[in-house]
Amino acid sequence: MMKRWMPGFLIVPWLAMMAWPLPSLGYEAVTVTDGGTIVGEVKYAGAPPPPEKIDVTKDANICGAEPKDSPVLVVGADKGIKDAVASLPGIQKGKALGKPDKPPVLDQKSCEYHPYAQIIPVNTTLEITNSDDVLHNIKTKGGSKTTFNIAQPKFKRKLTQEFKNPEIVQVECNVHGWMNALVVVADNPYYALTDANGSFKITDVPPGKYTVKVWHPKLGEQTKEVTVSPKEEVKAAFEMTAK
Ligand SMILES: [Cu+2]
Repeated sequence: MMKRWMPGFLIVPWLAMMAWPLPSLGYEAVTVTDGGTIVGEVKYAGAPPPPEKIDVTKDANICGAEPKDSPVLVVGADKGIKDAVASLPGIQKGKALGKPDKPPVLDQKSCEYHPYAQIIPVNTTLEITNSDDVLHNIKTKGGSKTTFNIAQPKFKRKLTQEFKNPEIVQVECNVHGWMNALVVVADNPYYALTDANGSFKITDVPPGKYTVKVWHPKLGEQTKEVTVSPKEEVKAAFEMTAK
């Protein structure tokens, strides 16, 4: 009797641990009153490649007959790289990870994902909408814990997908091989995407030393150490190039 009873007793705390919400592990929300700002820029080192053109090889009546500009590597006039992902890996505490006012949306329109890149808090449900009169099939690329592969016929205007793992999820369309998007699933609020000039800002950072990480799907990742002082700006400049 004793031997049978013991294993069940041991399972209970294990189940309790599994049910524990992930974001509370390793990140503590506190009031930040004297935070500083990390002002970053991500530039292309050397001569940037010409913008990648995508030939529309399917459903041209919906997708458009003209070649499209790929959103994956966009280098601006001053060599700024758009939609690189900046973060502070290992940050222990800071402002609370807010919830979006309304569900974030990933729309499929003219056989492109809009937005190409977005940041959502972990455990958020993303609305995946189909604005095209055509079949799309969104799926995750390899490398993420989150996996899905969902056909979305034109009559299925909206799907929902929850993201439970803090990670960068790359998605693509099985039907239109050129469709690519990034969903950055954040377990703290200190994430940013670079704008068209390659600039980003991470605000309300508690004073201290941090590693700033920048990641781009084609250019890899880089880190820089910074020291954030109360209510001051610190710069973090990155140069990335194709390997
Ligand atoms: Cu598609």
